[in-house]
Amino acid sequence: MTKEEIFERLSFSIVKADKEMAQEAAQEIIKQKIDPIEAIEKGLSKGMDIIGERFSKMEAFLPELMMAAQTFDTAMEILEPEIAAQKKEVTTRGTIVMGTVKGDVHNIGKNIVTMMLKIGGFDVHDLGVDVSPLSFVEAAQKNHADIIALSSLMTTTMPGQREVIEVLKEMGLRDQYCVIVGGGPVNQQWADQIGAEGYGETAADAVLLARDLLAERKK
Ligand code: B12
Repeated sequence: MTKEEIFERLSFSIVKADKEMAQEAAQEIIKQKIDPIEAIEKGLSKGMDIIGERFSKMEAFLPELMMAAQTFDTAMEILEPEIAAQKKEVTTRGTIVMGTVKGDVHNIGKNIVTMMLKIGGFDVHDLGVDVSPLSFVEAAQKNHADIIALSSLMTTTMPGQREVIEVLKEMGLRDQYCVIVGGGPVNQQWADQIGAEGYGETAADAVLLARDLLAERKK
């Protein structure tokens, strides 16, 4: 099987919620020494986009989304150790508090971003999903974080990202933390609008963004 064929199979396994196919394709990625991150982006996430699109057209329903998410996790169980093995950084580049905002339980993207940031040398405190603005701020204080990273997958929960920034301002803490945002409906324009320090489209972007922001801060 060529690389493209395996990516296609990974994508198809998500759409069909076929765990066995997902596992086999993920194992093929490892066997052929293909970049597992590329496999997530061009295979698994592509499948998620397809099922999401069908859901919005009412051609797929909630149980199918849930099964697709479980299939995604099954493949990640095989790919994640391989990605973790690539970790080269030993020193900590900085501390990040990460979570999905209030009212939002989507965690697949957040988990990938968390994993990539850890591999990129950051100390990441993952607060989980449905996290209130105050919980983000309290966790940032408790862990002496440099960055607060906010994931939101729905237009209806995006305001939760702005709320974190507002709470920081109200508590007189805005200068202490960089805030970065991401997730499906989020873009640079939104980040600018709410006054976040950065936006990243992918998990790889999140790592570059965090590195740049902290390098800038140390100057
Ligand atoms: C899987 C899924 C679910 C699963 C989630 C399972 C889980 N464990 O996460 C379940 C079934 C639970 C679910 C539930 C719902 N969902 Co849903 N879901 C999806 C789906 C199909 C895929 C999301 C996903 O995992 N993508 C794959 C990952 C890898 O991509 P990602 O999350 O975007 O993350 C990447 C980047 O965005 C970025 N990133 C993410 N976070 C961050 C953070 C930072 C700081 C940075 C820098 C980058 C970054 O990096 C990641 C990796 O590269 C999307 C459609 C879509 N295409 O997004 C709909 C979607 C998000 N869901 C939607 C809806 C409506 C719902 C429900 C309301 C449905 C319902 N009627 O109940 C509920 C809401 C529950 C809630 N309160 O949160 C809508 C949202 C529409 C909107 N308003 O904007 C979407 C867009 C589907 C659609 N087209 O209509 N869902």
